[in-house]
Parts: sequence; structure tokens; C-alpha cells
Amino acid sequence: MIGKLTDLETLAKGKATTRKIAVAAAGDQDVLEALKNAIGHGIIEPILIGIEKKIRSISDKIGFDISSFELIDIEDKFEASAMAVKMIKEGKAEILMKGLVSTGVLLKAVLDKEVGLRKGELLSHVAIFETPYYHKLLGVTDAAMNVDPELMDKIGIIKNAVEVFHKIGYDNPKVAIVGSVETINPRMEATMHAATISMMNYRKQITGCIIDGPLAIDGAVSKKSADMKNITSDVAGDVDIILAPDIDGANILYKSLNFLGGATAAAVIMGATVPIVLTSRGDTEKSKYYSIALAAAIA
Ligand code: COD
Repeated sequence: MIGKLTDLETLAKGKATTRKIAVAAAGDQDVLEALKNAIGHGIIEPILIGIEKKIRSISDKIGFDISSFELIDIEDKFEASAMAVKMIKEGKAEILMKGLVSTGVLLKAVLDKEVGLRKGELLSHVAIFETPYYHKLLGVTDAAMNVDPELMDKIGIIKNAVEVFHKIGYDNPKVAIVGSVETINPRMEATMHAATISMMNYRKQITGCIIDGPLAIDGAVSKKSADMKNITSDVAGDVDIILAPDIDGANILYKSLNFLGGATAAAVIMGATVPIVLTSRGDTEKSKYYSIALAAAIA
């Protein structure tokens, strides 16, 4: 079980072979810098797909020697995404990474029924935070993909997050389904979802984790707060994974942790045949590096 994001680096380095990462539309300074950093730490080897001239000129500018890496010259962003997906399909890479292409375009290539990377499961975003204000790593899902998940979607989102935690050494992660309150209110659908999913876990319809909800965020992360509210729970105050009610709740939590909570995140999209790294301009350099390390650790 890992306790810090730097441990992801150790897990990634412990792989028998260096993981290959296919980068769609790689002609972007932020992306090339993140790759340079990860290659410097010996955790990945890239296949760069995009406008060759642009990739070479940015690489020269940042002092990134790409001479030993495969580079495929494709101008169109959808075609570059489709090529990156093809590389995965053909077993030439084990991680997919988004470059200078919109999330929607890349995900369309991933979700393509015939040539994409579906394996019959829901795709969802899983982030792992390290913050000075919590005693261990903290998972947050789904801040980037599923907009307004239904009950069954939430079960799929939990499954993906639990899979990530299993792969980084947590046998039975604690999952809190959070919202505004810890009581069930039939007028608040998220509390009904939480109660149903918790009971499914209690009855062993969902295994590999301990789930409790509904919980408010304070009770989920603070034992003191849970005790004050007389909440008896194996999860309250010691949560590993927080499932938010929808993309807005998760995204607000994600950005609050980053911008107000001094946290750093590593994040991937799970549910496809390989992990997908989707860094964005708002992410710090460290966060981009740890996202690549997380993907390499679990691929
Ligand atoms: N998992 C598995 N299959 C999916 C998923 C998913 N999460 N989402 C869609 N599909 C499948 C559908 O079943 C369908 O067969 C096909 O993909 C297309 O579905 P649509 O028409 O709903 O897909 P799109 O292309 O319109 O939208 C997919 C997105 C992921 C782009 C969409 O859900 C989205 O915009 N999500 C939010 C992204 C966002 O704005 N994030 C903000 C923070 S970065």
C-alpha cells in the first residue's frame, strides 16, 4: 500500500519492462515537458504522434532529445488520436496520453465501437490526492467524464476507482459516497443512490472495498466530525475514495483540493483496455508527472 505520490514512481520503476505511452497530438510544450520529466525518471518510453515539425521544434526548444523515440507525422487531431488508439490495439503501447487535442475528440476515438478501446465497462476519471491536511492519500471520482451518473454508472465509477487502489496495494479501500447530508432523504436522489450502493456492498453484491454513504464530506474525512455527529462507520474519518454525486461536485472538490488545499493529484481515465492520461493546462508540472507515473504503475 502506498502512502505518498512519490511511491507511484517506485511502483512504475518496479515494472519488468518500461511502459510505452502513445501520445496523441504530442506537439505541445506542456505535454513534451511532462514526458521529458517522466522519461528522465525512467518510467516510460513514448511514441509521439502529431505534427513532426512542431514536435521537433518544441523538443529542441526545451532540450528534449527525442532522437531514439518513434515519431509518427500526422497533422489531423482526430487521425492522430485514432493512430494512438491503433498503437494500443496492436500492443505497441500500454498507456494512452492526450496531447494538444480536446478531450472529446480523443474520447471519441477511444469509445469507437469497432476500432476503439472499450472493454464493455464504463469509463471514468480517478484522481488520487496527496494533501498536507489529510493523513493518507485520498481518491476522488469522477471529476472529468461522467456528467450526471445514474445508480449503475456510480457502481461502475466505484469499480474503476477500487481497481486503481487495488493496483497500488490497497486490499480493501474505504469508499465514501458523499453529498450534503448523512441521512437518507427521498427528495435527494444522491442519498438514495448512496444507501442502495452501501447496502449492495454490505450484502456482498459489490466486493473488494468497504462502502458507506450517504456521508457529508466532513464526516468522511474527519473522525472528530463523525464522532460529533454520532456516525458509526468503518469509513467515516478514514476514507480512501470519495465518490461525488456528479461531475460538478467532484470537479469542485478536485479544484478546491488543488487551489485551496495545497494538494497535488495524479489522475487517469479507467475502464478502457489501458489507462488514459489526460493532463490539462491547469495541472501543475508535478501533477502531470504523477499522472504519468500512476498510469505506468497500474498499466
Ligand atoms: N463509458 C463508456 N462508454 C461511454 C461513456 C463512458 N463514460 N460515455 C459515453 N459512452 C459511449 C456511449 O454509450 C455511446 O455508445 C458512445 O460512447 C457515445 O456516447 P455519447 O454520445 O454520450 O458521447 P459523446 O462523445 O457525446 O460524449 C462522451 C464524453 C465523455 C465526451 C461526454 O460524456 C462528456 O462531455 N463528458 C464531460 C467531459 C468534460 O467536459 N469534462 C470536464 C472536465 S475536464
